[in-house]
Amino acid sequence: MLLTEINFDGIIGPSHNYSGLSLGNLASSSNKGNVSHPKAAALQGVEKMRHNLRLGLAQGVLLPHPRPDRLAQGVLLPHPRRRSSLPIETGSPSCATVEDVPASLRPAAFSASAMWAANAATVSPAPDTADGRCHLTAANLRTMSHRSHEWPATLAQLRIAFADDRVFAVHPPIPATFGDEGAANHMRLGASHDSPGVEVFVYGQRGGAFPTRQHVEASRAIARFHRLDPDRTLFVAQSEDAIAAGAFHNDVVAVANENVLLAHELAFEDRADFYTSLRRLLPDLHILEVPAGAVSLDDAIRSYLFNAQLVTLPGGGMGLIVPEEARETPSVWTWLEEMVAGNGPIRKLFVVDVRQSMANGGGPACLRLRVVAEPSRVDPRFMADEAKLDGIASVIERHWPDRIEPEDLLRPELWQQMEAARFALLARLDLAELG
Ligand code: SUG
Repeated sequence: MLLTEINFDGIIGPSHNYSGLSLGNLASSSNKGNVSHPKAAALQGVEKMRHNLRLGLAQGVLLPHPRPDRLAQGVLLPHPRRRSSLPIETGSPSCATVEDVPASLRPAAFSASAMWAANAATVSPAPDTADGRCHLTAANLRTMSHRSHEWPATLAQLRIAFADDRVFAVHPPIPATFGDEGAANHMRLGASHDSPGVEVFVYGQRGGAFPTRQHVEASRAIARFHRLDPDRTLFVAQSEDAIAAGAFHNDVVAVANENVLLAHELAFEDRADFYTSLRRLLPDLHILEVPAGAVSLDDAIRSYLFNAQLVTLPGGGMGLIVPEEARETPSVWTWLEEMVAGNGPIRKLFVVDVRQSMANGGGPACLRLRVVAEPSRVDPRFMADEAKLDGIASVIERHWPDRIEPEDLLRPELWQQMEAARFALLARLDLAELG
């Protein structure tokens, strides 16, 4: 078995906009009402994938969801006086009007937030599970209303991409009694991708003024569904300070790959206990902790230092793929340069431009879902190579809007452009069945 880590990036959808929908996500709040650039955003995403392919990494894609989500608009956000005219049964574009929903809730039906594929699902690679299959559970994302309607379209894609049930088990989300935000709050450490690892589920208990999105009950349920070994599964509380400072997901303050954990000093509620448990299970572990004295939580969150892709390079050693904002933040860049100059496991830094996504609180790691699998077992329509990325880029160039201002979301012609753009991409990738 040739198990490889494949990064599935969410292609940034044509409705990408800044509506300030995510309380606790400082970038989303501070950019509320700004003009967005969906075409530039999506092309930045494609360039990141191209960059990673050229490093020799395996790359896949996940597709934008139908937006506006006319069905969700009807089901989630009905206007009391218009209930009878809502498109609940059909989802038919012709019978939905944006006036059916209160203006304050309308943007939820347009969000392109499915681009942040790290929130699509939690993934447990085959070597960790009792039945030797790779398990994936779609995230319910129930805490934020604009994300709570992502899971059906996510699940539909996971069921196609990972349909080979000899090697994959795809689970629907756990019931929305408890919040689950997928791989953004999950880390896997181990000697290698293809040997049994330790799975770490990070949850929130308190977040100061901000919501905690990942509930421990949800994490425990997923660990059971994935048939993980309880002796190699850890549940770790995220620190209240980190959430209150804007780390709405753990992947804003920590990242792991194989035997390396890179984390901010203030990421976890009880880090000493966590590190002791991890070291006991993984004697070869490297913990690279960034002291608050070197990089403040504020700088870490502004720069998304930890929302990096930490990858094993085919030629040996690890590389850290960081956003431009990390290079522009002096404390962060100084720490990173000193770190790679040392003799540690991370040998190289790569900088990518994902500014359009960053302005909504999504860095390089948010944009990808890691799945350890044999690439040949994945539906090839979800795998990427340079030629496929060229094709995706040409659809984006041709169909994605150049800019969206807040009031543009009221224009039916823009909705039609968004829908036509997505259909053009589905046709190009031979995935019209996702319609
Ligand atoms: O859920 N932003 C996303 C960003 C998700 C980042 N993902 C990870 N950290 N893995 C969120 O807060 C902003 C949308 C808006 O405001 O319109 C948004 O949903």
